[in-house]
Amino acid sequence: MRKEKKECGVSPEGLGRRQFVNAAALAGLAGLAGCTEDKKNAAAAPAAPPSAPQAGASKESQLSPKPGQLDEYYGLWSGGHLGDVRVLGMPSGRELHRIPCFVPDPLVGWGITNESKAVMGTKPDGSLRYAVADTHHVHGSYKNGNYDGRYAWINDKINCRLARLRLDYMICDKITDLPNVQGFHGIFPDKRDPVDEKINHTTRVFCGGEFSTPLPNNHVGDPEGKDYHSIFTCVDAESMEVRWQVLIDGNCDLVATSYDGKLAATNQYNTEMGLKYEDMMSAERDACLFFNVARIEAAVKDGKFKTVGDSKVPVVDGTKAANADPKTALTCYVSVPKNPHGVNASPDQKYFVCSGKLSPTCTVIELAKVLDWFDGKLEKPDGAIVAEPEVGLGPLHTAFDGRGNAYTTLFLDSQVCKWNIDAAIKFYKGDKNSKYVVDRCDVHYQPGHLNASQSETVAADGKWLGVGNKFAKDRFLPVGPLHPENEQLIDISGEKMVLVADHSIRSEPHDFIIFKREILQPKQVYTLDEFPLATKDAKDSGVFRDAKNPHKVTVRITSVAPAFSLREFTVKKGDEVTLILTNLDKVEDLTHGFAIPFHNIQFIVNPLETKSVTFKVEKPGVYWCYCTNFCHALHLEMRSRMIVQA
Ligand code: K7E
Ligand code: CUA
Ligand code: CA
Repeated sequence: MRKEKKECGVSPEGLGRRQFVNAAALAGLAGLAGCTEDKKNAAAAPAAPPSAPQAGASKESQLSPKPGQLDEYYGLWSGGHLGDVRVLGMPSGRELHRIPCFVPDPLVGWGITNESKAVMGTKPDGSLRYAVADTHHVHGSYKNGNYDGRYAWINDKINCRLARLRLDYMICDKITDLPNVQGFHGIFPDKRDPVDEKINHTTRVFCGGEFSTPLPNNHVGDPEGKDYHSIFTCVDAESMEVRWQVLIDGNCDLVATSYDGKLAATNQYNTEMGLKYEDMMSAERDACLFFNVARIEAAVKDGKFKTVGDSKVPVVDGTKAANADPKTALTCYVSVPKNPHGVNASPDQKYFVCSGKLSPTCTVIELAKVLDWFDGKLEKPDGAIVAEPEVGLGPLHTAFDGRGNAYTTLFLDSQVCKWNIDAAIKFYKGDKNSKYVVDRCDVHYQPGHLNASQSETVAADGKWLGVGNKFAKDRFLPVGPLHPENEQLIDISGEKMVLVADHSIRSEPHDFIIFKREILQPKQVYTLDEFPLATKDAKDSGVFRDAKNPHKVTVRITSVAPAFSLREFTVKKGDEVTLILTNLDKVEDLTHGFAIPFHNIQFIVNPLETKSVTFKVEKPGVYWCYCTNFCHALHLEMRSRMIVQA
């Protein structure tokens, strides 16, 4: 084990790192340098599995993998109030990573570095616009009806922002503000283009506005809210620009899309347009609202839109009155009982399922029939309803196993109900002997979202079902008044559901997706060329004072374990310093940190990554900048001295 290993990384003195450590009589600690045989090709290799896939392994060992074993699935979990996305290995439930988006993250320096601030958005004084977020729904990009591992998106309900995640590096690369929206709740990417046959991947992301306001929202409007409206939004998946919006009757809640790309759907719980909750539940039925994507885009092209306030985004009219003629309608309102929550598209590509919430039913709507209505071949939109099975109290969200079964969370019953879609359709047609409820499983407690492995893709594999429970009560050691939430895992490979695990989790994930690990090929190392600011050679390090702006200073610095290229640098009181750090270590997992005491600076740089920070130095003195990420046996010695002259 001690014999020849390939060197990776060279110390500033020109010694191989292993020799350097040996020379320092620290051979026993050499492993800390992160320099091991299987990492030598890190730059070129995708995430190569060091142990065999779990496919043939027993259920037990998949749930509790042996040391060194990998999971079969990735999970992307919404981080809720923390405004991030969590990456889990599934089915073990091990948390592997958190991807910061809307809210600062002191580990990676999100909200501290200039690059992350540019994504998050700042006020003119350079401070962040928002310190809070509320993420609910995370969904991946599609190709041919399955995830393609390029992107994922997540919403911020509070500040109406949509974030995109690049899944190759597992970072957030863009955040878009939705104009004219409040309470941005549901999102779903389209699964292909509705018109162009060649475009078989995601190009749009649909976003549901839940709250209604005056439009533009710059005056108090009618005291009874008579002129309040909600807006449905389409964002371009590549540019992340807002493409168009639709003014609607009622509100939006969750969002789903059809596999043919033709329809987007949102469930509506407030068709009453009530301002108080009592008013919002006064009607017996609300709706599932369908958007005809191709027609909306044609209307935008033909200039049949308005704009609202300062926003330049085209807004088409999707209200009922303006869309009574099916042949030209942009929208179709199908009635659903009562305050429905959750709309999900089945993996057989045929149905949308809306959960009743205040009705003990799910409503199954057939996609082909909604399209028939748009073609003038179906008289009433409600003719698209093909089943309304009774599943239990408080149905919220539905997942699928790819074998014709649906799984619906029952918030009030604290259960998951497994029911068969075809049997429910038979029952609805009149066969009262058709038993559609297959099984019920108690969960703990009050479940919200659930999702099955690959559920909303053509590759739904019906193996695992995650359930996000809003209440944990007695399932974990008590930790004071704030309880964790309980993410439970159910084995759905058989006829009966089997509850197999509890996982505590911090509030409040809401939604998540689970997909096969082969779909992702995350890169382990950056390349220098990705960063215009990179210092490619340690020799180019230094302190550079702006000729025109004598109080502006750029400090270029590089890192190679266990040293920063500048062991010290000098600036002057009153300077605005932009410090650019490039990590020249190219070894997988060799991350350094950079902290400056009393200057609110702390961030990390991954292999071959460059980041920059800008800050003011006001107080003369000596400040030890140090590496915050354990990288080497001499990690504590990895420092640089910032000298601030009077
Ligand atoms: Cu049901 Cu915001 Cu998805 Cu939560 S919503 S549960
Ligand atoms: Cu570099 Cu610790
Ligand atoms: Ca209602």
